[in-house]
Amino acid sequence: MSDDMIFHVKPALAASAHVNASRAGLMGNHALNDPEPFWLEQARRLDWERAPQLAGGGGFGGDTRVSWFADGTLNASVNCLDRHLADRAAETALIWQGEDEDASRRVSFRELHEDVCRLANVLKSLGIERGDRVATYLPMVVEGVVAMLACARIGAVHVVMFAGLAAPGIAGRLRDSGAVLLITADEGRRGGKRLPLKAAADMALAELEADGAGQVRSVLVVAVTGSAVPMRPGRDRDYAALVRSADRACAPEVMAAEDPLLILYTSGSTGAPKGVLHTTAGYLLWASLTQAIVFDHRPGDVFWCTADLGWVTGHSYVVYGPLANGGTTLLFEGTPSWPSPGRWWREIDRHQVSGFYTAPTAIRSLMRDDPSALDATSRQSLRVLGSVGEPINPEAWLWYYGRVGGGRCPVVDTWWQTETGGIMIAPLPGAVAQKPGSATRPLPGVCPVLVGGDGQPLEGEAEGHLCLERSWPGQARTIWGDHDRYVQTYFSTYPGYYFSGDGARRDADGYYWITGRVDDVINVSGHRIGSAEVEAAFGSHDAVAESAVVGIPHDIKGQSLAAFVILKAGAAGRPGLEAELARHVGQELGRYAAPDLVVLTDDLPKTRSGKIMRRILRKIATGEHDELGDVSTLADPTVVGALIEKLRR
Ligand code: 7RM
Repeated sequence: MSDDMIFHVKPALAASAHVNASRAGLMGNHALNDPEPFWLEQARRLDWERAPQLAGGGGFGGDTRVSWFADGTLNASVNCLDRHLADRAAETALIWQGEDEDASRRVSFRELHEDVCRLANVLKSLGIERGDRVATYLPMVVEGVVAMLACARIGAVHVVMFAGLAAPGIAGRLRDSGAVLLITADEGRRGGKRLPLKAAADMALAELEADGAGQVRSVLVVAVTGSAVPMRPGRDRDYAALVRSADRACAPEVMAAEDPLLILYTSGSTGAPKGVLHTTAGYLLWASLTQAIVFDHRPGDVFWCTADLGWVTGHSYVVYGPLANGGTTLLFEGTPSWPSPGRWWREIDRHQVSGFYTAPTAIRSLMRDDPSALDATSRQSLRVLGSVGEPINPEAWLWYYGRVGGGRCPVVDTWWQTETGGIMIAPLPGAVAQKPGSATRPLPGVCPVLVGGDGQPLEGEAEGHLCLERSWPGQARTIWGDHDRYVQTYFSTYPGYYFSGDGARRDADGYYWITGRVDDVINVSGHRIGSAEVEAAFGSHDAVAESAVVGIPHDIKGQSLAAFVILKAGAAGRPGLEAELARHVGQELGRYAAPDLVVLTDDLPKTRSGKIMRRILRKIATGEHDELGDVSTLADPTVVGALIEKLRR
C-alpha cells in the first residue's frame, strides 16, 4: 500500500462480513471471466415469477441496446413486500419520522403491503394500466414510498419529482414523461415552514393545459398538513378517501425483466433534464445487491439514507435496496439541525440506526454545529457510515469516522450516478481498506477505465476521464423518448465505453479518487445542476440577453453557482437586480438551483468561434487572476480585465 492515510479492515468485520477480501476477489474474478453464470447467480437474490436463463448485458456500440435477464419475469413490489410476509410480516418495513420530534410511525411489512395494494387498486380504478406513467410530487411521507411500490405492482412507470422543484420543472417533467396521473400533497413541511406543493402542482398543470398538453387526467392529493387547498372537481381527489374504500388485495402484474420500472429526471451538460429510464430486474438487483454488500446488511438492521425520494439515492437506498433485502428503512421528513443541532444524531439513537448514508455537504455543515449536540448522543447502534453525491474531503471523512462513528464504523465513500442505478465504486467494509477521500475499488463486476486525452485507456497509476467498459445490471437503458440522446451522451465521446462525465485518478494500489465533473454539470450540495438549464432560466427573465453559469468551490456545498449576465439593450441595471435575477432562477428551477453570485456584465469571454470560456469565468469568480491561463484565443481579451475590475468593486 502507498503511504496515503489508510484505515484497515477491522478483523472482527473481516470475519463476519458478507464479503471478506477473499470472497471479493473470487466474485471479481468470476464476474470478469465467466459473466453469464456469475450474474445469473447474483440474480437468484431476487424472487422471480420465472427465473431467467440468460444474463445478457450487451456491448457499448452501435445503438447500445442493453438488456439483462431478458427471459425472466417478476414484480418489484413482490420483491420488496410479499416475499417477506412469510417470515417477517409483523416486522417494521418502514419507520417514518416526522419533522415534529414526537411524530413517528412504524409500518410493518404487512401494513405496507396492504397500503400498496389499496393504492394499486385505486390507480387501476382510475384507468392506469401497465406502461402508463404516474408522477409524484410529494414530501418525505409514507405515501411517497407507497406510491412507488403501487406503481411497480401494476406495471405503471413512476416518475418521482423532488418536492423542491418549481412549477416549470414539474411541467417539463410531466410533459416529457407523458404522465397521466399525479400524486401530490396539500403542503410539505420544511424547517418549521410550509411548502405549497398543491399550488405549485396547479401552476404546472395550468401551464400544460395552456400548451394544449392536458394529459394529466387525475390528481390525488395527500393531506400532509391538512390545510385547505383548491380541488378541481373531476380531476382532483382526496388520496385518503380513495384508499380507505379500496380493496386490500391486489394481484401483482407479472412484468418482464426489461419492462420499465421508473423514469427519473437528471441534469446533463446540455439541454433540459433527461428522463433516465431504469427497467425492472436489473435495477432492482443492483439496488438490492449493493445495499447488502456495501452496507453489510444484516437481518433486523435499520437503514437510514437521508436522501430525498426525489433523487436516485432515495429510490435505491430508501426504497428498493433496503426493502428488497427485508430491512427496515427510515424515512425522515425533517432537516439535519431543526429544531436544534443534533437532530440527526438523536434520530440515530431513537431508532437504533445501524447503517447511515448521507452526503458530504451535510457532514461539512454538521461539523460546524456545537459539538455538545453530538456528544449528547451515543450512536452505539451504528455499524457502517456511507457518503455519496460528491467527493468527500479527508477532513470531513475523518470527522465522520472519528466523531460520528466513534472510530468503530467503516466509512464507505460510494461513487455512482443516476444512470448507474446503484453504487459502482466503494469499499466493501469487510474487504477493502479505506483511504479518506477515495471511493476505493470497483464492486465485483464493475469495470472502470480511465481514458486519456487521446481517447486511449490508461494503465496503472493515471488520471483521466472515468468510463465503464462493461454493462452491469443497474445500468440505465435509455433516455425516455430519446434513445439517440442516450447514445450521444454516454457512448459517443469514447466509442466502446460508457462515459460518466467525471474525472478520476487511480493510485498505485488501484484506488480511484474521483476529481469531479469534467463537463458543464455543477454539483451543488450533491444536487446535479446543468449550467445550460440555469442559463435557460436566466434567459426567461425579461431583462436578460445572455448568461454564463459556472460552478465554483464552496466550503459547505462543495460547489456553488456563479452567473455572469448580460442585460438586454435598454434594460438598465438597477439596484437589487442581481438578487431579483437569482430569485427568478429559484422560481424557475427550485431554490436549490439559485446562484449565490450574479455579476452583471457587458460582455463574456468567448473564443473567436463564439464559445464561452467557462474556465476563465471560474478563475475570475474565485479570484485566481494569476491562473487565467492563455487568454490570447479570446475574441476580445479586454473582457477579462473588465470583469476582474467589476468583481473588485
Ligand atoms: C448518486 C448520485 C452523480 C454525480 C457523479 C459525480 C458525483 C456521486 C460521488 C461523486 C465523488 C462520490 N447521483 N458523485 N458520488 N463524486 N465521490 N462518492 O449522486 O446522478 O445525482 O450525481 O455525483 O460527479 O457523476 S447523481
